[in-house]
Amino acid sequence: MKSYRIALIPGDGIGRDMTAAAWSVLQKAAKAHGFAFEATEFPWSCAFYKETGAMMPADGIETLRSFDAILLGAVGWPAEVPDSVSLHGLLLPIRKSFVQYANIRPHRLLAGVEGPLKATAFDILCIRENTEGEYSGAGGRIHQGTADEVAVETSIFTRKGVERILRFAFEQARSRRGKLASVTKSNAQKYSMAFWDDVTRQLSAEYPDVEVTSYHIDAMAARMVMAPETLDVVVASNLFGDILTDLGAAIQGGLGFAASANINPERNAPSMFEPVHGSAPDIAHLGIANPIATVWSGAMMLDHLGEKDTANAVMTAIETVTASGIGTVPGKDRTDTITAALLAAL
Ligand code: GGG
Repeated sequence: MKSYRIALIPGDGIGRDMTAAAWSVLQKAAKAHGFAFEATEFPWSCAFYKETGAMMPADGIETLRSFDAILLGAVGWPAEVPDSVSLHGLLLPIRKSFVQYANIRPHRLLAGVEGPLKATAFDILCIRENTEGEYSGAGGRIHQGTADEVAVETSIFTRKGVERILRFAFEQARSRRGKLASVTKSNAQKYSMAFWDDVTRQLSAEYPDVEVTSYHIDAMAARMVMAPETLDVVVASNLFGDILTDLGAAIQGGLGFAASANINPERNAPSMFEPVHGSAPDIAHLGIANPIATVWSGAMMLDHLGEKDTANAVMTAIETVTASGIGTVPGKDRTDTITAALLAAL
C-alpha cells in the first residue's frame, strides 16, 4: 500500500488540538482511498524552547528534509517566549530552508458560512511571497534601551525571489479565471516595490492571456471588503500577504476557516501545510477552536501529494458539515463535535 511520511508539528496552544483533529480526518480519508499516512510527531514549540533554549534542535531542518510533507498547527506562546523568537526559530527557518516561496491562501465562503459582507460569492486565491521581503530578518538594534537607540530592518527583494513568485501567480491565474492583482505600495516604497511593479509589467508580456492589475495595498484592502467578487488571484510580498490574508480570513467568516500551504514548487524539499491562525492562547485547551482551517490545509496537502480525489473528498466533507450548520459560528460548536461531524461526513 502506498504510504506518505508526514512530519507533524502541533506546536503551541490550539495548534495541538487542531492537528490532532485534522490528523484523524486525514487518516480516515487516506484509508478510504487505499493509501496510508505515517506520522512522526515533533514536539518543537515554545514549551520545547523553555526546556532546551531552542525552538527546534540544531539538526531540525535536516531531520524534516526526508519527509513527504509537514503538517503544522500553530506557533507562539507570547507570555513565555517573545513572538519574534518563536517565529524566527521554527516557522520562518522551515519556510526559507525548504524554499517554500509560495504561500497559498484561499478565501471563499464555505457552504452555510455567513461572512460579515453583503457579497457572498467570491473566490480569491492569495499568494504571499514566503522567503524574503519584509521577513528577511536583516537588521539590528544598537544602543538598546537608551535614548540613542536605533533599530534598522531592511526588506530584501531579489529579482530571483520576485520573479519566481510572480511567475507562480501568473500560472495560478492562468489556471483559474485569468485575473491577477499584484499588490505593492510603490508610491511610498519607491525602490523595492517599484521594482516589484516593474517585474510584474515585464512578466505580463509572457502571459498575454492573464489580465493583470497593480494595486496599492490600501486600495486592495478596501477592494477585498467592498468588491471581493472582482478578485481572482492576488499576489503580494511577505508582510502585505500576511496582512491581506487575515483580512481574507475575516471576510470568509473568521480565522477558523483560513487554510494555507507553504509550497516548494520545484518539489526538491518538503512543503508545509498550516492554518493561517496562530496558537490563540486565550482559547487554548478550552476545546472550542474550529479545526476546519487545519483540515482544509490538510486537503491542500493531499492535493499537493497528488491525491486529488481524496482532497476533494475532504473538501466535500467540510462543506457537508458546514452546510448542516455545524462549525459555522465561532465558539458555538466544540472541536470534538466538529471533528466527529467531519469523520461522519467522510
Ligand atoms: N499556523 C501557523 C502559525 O502559528 N501562524 C502564526 C503566525 O503568526 N505566523 C506568522 C506568519 O505567518 O507571518
